[in-house]
Amino acid sequence: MSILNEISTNLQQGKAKVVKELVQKAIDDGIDVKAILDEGLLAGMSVIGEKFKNNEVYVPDVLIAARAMNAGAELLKPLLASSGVKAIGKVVLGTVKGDLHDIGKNLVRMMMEGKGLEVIDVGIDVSSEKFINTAKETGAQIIACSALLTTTMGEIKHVVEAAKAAGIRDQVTIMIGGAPVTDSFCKQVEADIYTPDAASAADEAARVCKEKCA
Ligand code: B1M
Repeated sequence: MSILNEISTNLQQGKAKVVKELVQKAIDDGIDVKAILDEGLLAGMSVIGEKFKNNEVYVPDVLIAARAMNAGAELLKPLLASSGVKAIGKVVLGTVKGDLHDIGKNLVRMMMEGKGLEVIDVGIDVSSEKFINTAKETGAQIIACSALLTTTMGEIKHVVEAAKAAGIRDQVTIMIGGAPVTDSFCKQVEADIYTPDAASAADEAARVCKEKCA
């Protein structure tokens, strides 16, 4: 098995220490850092994402795999920066105002990072102003809102309105999700994309960024 396959396989098994050692070995062997990222770490995370979507693995498996990915990615970060490898796009991600649930949001972040996106995680209880200001400051292509409560999902409408008021509605794609959120709610509040799970959110975000940055 090639070292890149080994990285992918061990990442899927959540073996952070082994992944870190293998990534270091791959770097020492002179393997291209982009290949280590794409064919090792991101390939492994993509398998986990698919399995999670199909209910073949569960939340703890994803969290453990993500920890392994982060362990390897930490070693690559400085090398990627110096070799000029750029993220495929930027996403401002947060849980809406009044809502403190962050487990789903964190999964979305991990899956998005696993697709090579830069995620600016603005946390929980995030006001529409904060979403918009952060998107403006960072030039993000996507604002991604998570809402877990029927009492807070209406906040998404405020984010859409605030994007219009700030004159950036045409520039940002607004993605939404969370247990009570549906596709028809997405249309009702004039957001752009609803996805039911973290892996689909990452797939859609990557697709949007590739289209926008093409
Ligand atoms: Co809360 N809570 N909670 N809670 N809590 C729920 C959501 C609830 C359904 C429980 C219930 O009554 N059965 C209920 C909501 C009812 C409703 O509104 N319909 C509820 C309630 C009522 C409350 C409080 C009001 C309770 C109280 O204080 N009386 C309170 C509210 C606090 C607040 O936010 N202001 C509260 C508090 C809490 C805790 C703090 C104790 C804790 C949160 C801890 C944390 O997140 N750090 C908590 C928890 C853990 C839950 C449950 C048990 C689990 C939520 C979770 O993390 N699920 C939940 C019941 C349940 O779901 N079984 C519940 C796992 C997570 C992976 O799923 O976040 O849905 P989820 O994410 C999914 C998808 O939704 C999607 O991807 C993930 C899967 O891949 N997704 C996106 C999420 N965001 C996305 C964004 C996207 C795309 C997909 O694009 C941008």
